[in-house]
Amino acid sequence: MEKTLVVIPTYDERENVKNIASAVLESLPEANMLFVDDNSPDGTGDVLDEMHEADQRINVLHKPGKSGLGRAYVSGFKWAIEQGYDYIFEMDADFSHDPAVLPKFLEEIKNYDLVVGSRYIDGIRIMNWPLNRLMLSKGASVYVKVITGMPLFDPTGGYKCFRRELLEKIDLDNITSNGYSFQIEMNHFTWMHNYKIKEVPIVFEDRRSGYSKMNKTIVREAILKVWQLLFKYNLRRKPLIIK
Ligand SMILES: Nc1nc2c(ncn2[C@@H]2O[C@H](COP(=O)(O)OP(=O)(O)OP(=O)(O)O)[C@@H](O)[C@H]2O)c(=O)[nH]1
Ligand SMILES: [Mg+2]
Repeated sequence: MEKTLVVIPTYDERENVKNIASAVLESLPEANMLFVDDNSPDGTGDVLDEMHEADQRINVLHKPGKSGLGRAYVSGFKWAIEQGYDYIFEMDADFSHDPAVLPKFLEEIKNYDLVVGSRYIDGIRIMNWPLNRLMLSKGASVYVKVITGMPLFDPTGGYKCFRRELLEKIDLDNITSNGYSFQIEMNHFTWMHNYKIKEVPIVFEDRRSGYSKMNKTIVREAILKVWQLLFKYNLRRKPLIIK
């Protein structure tokens, strides 16, 4: 029986963690969860510890301080590999990613190395986002595609599922993104090395409570990261032939 882990990074998500855990485990009762908390000032870490006591399917990795979404996922993925999970999900804590879709991802990952939830297949499926946020995200997806050649509709999305073998092939210590460009960097490796990616349509909803951690540094990092990736592969804009 394959083992599934849903990894959720948290920073100041006290109001969301209990509800998201219930929703995830209702959707995928066989799965385990790992929260990676950066010592959230609002005490999210304490709530997570209580949740772990009450339900052993819920695990918590406590990190000393805020070091970005990318670093949180790298720690979470290493833990997942050590613990022998086969399918490893990325997901936000804030209900932007609908837990009801988890089984659909799980079905697809049997035939692919990476399943990416896409907000932009056949139009735009984002609810309640201000126009400037939408333009930033949609603009980023076009920017990434034009510069790198990577044919994904939604290269910055954070709802996805990795096959363990793929994560093992990625040198996680060499993934340099701190913020959201982590998504681009992981997708780029996967595509460049000829792993199979499936994009599935998802509906993305603005967070229900708490505050956004998006900031200018994160945007700047992503703008630069795309060029770094292009140069890293000597301006190559299509996958390498060998796996
Ligand atoms: N551990 C950790 N988690 C983070 C960090 N930054 C963001 N997160 C988490 O990553 C997920 C996505 O962050 P969000 O702030 O929701 O980012 P977003 O979805 O682009 O923005 P909004 O939906 O507008 O809030 C959430 O679960 C956050 O709590 C961080 O530095 N460390
Ligand atoms: Mg969010």
